[in-house]
Amino acid sequence: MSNYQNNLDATDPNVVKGNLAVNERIKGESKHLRGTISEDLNDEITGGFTSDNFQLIRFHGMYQQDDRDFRGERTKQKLEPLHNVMLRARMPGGVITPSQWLAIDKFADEHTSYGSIRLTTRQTFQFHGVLKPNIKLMHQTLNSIGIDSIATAGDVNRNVLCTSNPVESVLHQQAYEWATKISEHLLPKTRAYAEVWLDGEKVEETAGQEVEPILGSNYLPRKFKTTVVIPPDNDIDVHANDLNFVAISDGENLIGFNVLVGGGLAMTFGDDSTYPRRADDFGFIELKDTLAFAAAVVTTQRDWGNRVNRKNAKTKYTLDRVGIETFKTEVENRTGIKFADSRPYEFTNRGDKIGWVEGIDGKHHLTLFIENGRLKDNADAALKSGVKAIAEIHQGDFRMTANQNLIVASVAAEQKAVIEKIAIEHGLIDASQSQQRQNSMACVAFPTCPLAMAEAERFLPEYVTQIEGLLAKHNISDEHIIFRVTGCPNGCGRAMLAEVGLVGRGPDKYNMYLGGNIAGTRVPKLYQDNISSAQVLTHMDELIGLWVAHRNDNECFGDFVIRHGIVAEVKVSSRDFHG
Ligand code: SRM
Ligand code: SF4
Repeated sequence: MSNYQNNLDATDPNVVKGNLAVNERIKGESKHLRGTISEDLNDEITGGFTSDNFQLIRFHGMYQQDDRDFRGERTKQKLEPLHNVMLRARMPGGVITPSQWLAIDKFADEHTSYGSIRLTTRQTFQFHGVLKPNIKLMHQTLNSIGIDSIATAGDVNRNVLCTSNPVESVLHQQAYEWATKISEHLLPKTRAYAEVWLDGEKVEETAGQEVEPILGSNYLPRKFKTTVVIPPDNDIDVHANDLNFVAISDGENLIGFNVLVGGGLAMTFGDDSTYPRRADDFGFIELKDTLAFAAAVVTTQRDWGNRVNRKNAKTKYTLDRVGIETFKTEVENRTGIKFADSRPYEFTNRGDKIGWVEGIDGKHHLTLFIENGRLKDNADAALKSGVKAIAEIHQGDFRMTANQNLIVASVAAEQKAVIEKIAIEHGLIDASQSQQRQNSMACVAFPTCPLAMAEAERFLPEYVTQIEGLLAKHNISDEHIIFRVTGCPNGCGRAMLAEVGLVGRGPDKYNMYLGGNIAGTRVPKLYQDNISSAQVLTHMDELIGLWVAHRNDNECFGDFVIRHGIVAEVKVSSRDFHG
């Protein structure tokens, strides 16, 4: 394998020339992600992190935030925003043990201002509202139970996803092991995390003792996302990710992967050079070559990704700029191995199988639907206490899903009844929940997300009730439409792979996109621009009526709106999404 470093080679025609984005300076001067974070941590004058450190803490899995509901009031009182951090843990495949769960539950109660645990669309959990004096304690608590938050944000490879349903446990176990190996292989090698948060021994950085053989000294041009997926379940939504390993088995064991590159969902309103994009299939690789290919895709993106304009920096834009074949050939050159023809596979669904399933090992797995992934106790239900009560007696593990749900995995037959009883008592199992609710999802948005333009998580539960009303009106209460809302066009709730996706534009204003499919293999298209949530419902009423009247047998809503000519199909994003 060639020894490619983070070169920005001026003679390479595939490197974008121009003034580098400011983040490049920040990363380059950060002494391998240390910056002056430790000094900031001891600065009691402000609750926040200053200048470059504001960006650098992201590489350690944290974002600086404040509660937007109270921002105006504090400004009036001439107070700085009440700065705190959100932490996102690194949990490849979303696996967490009951004892780890009990520790994070306790930390959320004692040291977060929202008292909640938030399951994310990338199979992990977030704490919201941790004040500066508790940040070190947080990392040390996590470290004591074998959890870290390295590289869950920033311009690096993020938490590696893995199909979470453990029904097919042999294959799942193998896929999960690869997700863990890939995560470790692509992690930053800097000791900065241990030094800053765990009081680890200081490495004399200037002595050049540290190198980042894969990520390079300036790390990646932009965030990078990887999955391992087991067809026919596309529960981790491959097309939202830069790099996907699609598991190919001989019927029993994993034998290799088809490699899909270049997915991603974010866009910027008014900038047609940005768009959500499906990943392209590069071909089949053998299992033994997995890490080499992972590194080759990452280093190609590292060297060719746009470091001038961050809006066009992700792998999806690199592919469209240099050409899919050029990128693929470069990956082959870097590994010294050619892709074989892709092996056949099919995705048929994305949703989690809510309820009990029996695995092939005779163990039982209970998938709990957690609306918007928010675990918190409130007047209606004590969801967080319920999971804690299960963790106190559970002998298997938990798996967080990429649909913001939680699987109580590997339950012995004799424990089923008691776990189910706890889940029912705490509202974690609710037989009245519709398919529609279970197939609806929103990103966090207000009050913690600084980028939110419209409500998402807080607005969804009541809104789904209204959509349920429309399905009932048209006599199809048992059916569902994959419905997702994101508070801005960054797409964290993956609305850009939904049958109906709402994307926030401003207070109670959304763009309405139609035409994703059940398998998650199609990007939807703009149907209505900048309309209110009430107007969305009027359109939904009409569209559901048309669907019921004119659909073919078993035709899903997303397929129908395209066949019926309501929106055009997005085949190639760079051409069709805005066109
Ligand atoms: Fe995201 C930024 C929340 C999955 C695309 N995302 C953010 C931030 C950190 C806002 C910020 O930059 O300050 C949000 C914090 C909100 C909060 O208060 O918690 C945020 N993203 C989330 C989560 C928690 C949404 C959720 O409801 O679960 C998800 C955490 C995932 C994780 O555990 O790592 C989350 N974000 C996604 C996804 C979906 C996915 O990966 O499957 C996407 C779209 C896929 C993609 O990357 O194309 C996504 N988030 C973004 C972007 C746009 C990136 C881009 O390509 O331009 C941003 C903004 C940015 O990076 O500049 C962003
Ligand atoms: Fe925030 Fe936008 Fe992501 Fe929602 S989609 S969490 S509003 S960045």
